[in-house]
Amino acid sequence: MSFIESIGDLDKAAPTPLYLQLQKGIREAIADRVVSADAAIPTERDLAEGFGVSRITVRKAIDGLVSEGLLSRRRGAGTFVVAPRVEKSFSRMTSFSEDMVSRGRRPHSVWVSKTEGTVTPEEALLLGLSPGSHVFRFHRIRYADDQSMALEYSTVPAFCLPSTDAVQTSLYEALEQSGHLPVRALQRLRAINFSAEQAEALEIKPGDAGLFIERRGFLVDGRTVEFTQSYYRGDAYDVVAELNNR
Ligand code: 16G
Repeated sequence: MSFIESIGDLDKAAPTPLYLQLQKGIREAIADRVVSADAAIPTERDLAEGFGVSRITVRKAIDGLVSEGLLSRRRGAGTFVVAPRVEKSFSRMTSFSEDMVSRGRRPHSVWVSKTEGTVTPEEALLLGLSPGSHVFRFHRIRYADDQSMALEYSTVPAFCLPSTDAVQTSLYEALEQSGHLPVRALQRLRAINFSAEQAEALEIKPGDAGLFIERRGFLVDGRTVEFTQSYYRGDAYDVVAELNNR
């Protein structure tokens, strides 16, 4: 069903002004996920035609939703549904896929590369491997619905997975299936500005703010199973942690 069909007809005889009826309809369509976070809604002209109302009425409805923070106008591109920021716990060891699913978002990735090779001296140190050990490397652009969220580079010792192809949508799912899901991790976070190349991959502006998070994940026996560098979009995340004073 199209966005306009899902809202249905406005009641022109009702005392409620048409722009308010339209706002209600758009709000409900967003809540029902007829249009996903960060996707464009139809143009003002299409909305005006679709509902048989003036462009002024449509603009008034949209202006209200823009001030509420539900929609945003992007010059030359249209009007988009503002994606809610993801609250990312800094004290729970979840995967990107879990974080998205638990918020009703659809995780998926665009693979930049999946390779295997011998550890570099730096990786050997980070993963606690001897020189010559085999590793798998995964480089992905990560999405929630249609919104780009992060760039991720993971290196995993080859003993943890049957092959690079074992990882389809979720690295942690593949590690769990092979009995090598990390049970503990060390994490480091710092603020960054995205380079031109990174910004292009994420379809954002060069210099936009981001969070750089490095995670080393360990098995029960202390072996390192993952070294991941994640570059999260700063406008997509709130990092939260629960603290106790003892
Ligand atoms: C998260 C982890 C990352 C892990 C990835 C697995 C942080 C800061 N990083 O992005 O270390 O490799 O999830 O996600 O949380 P996946 O199972 O969806 O591939």
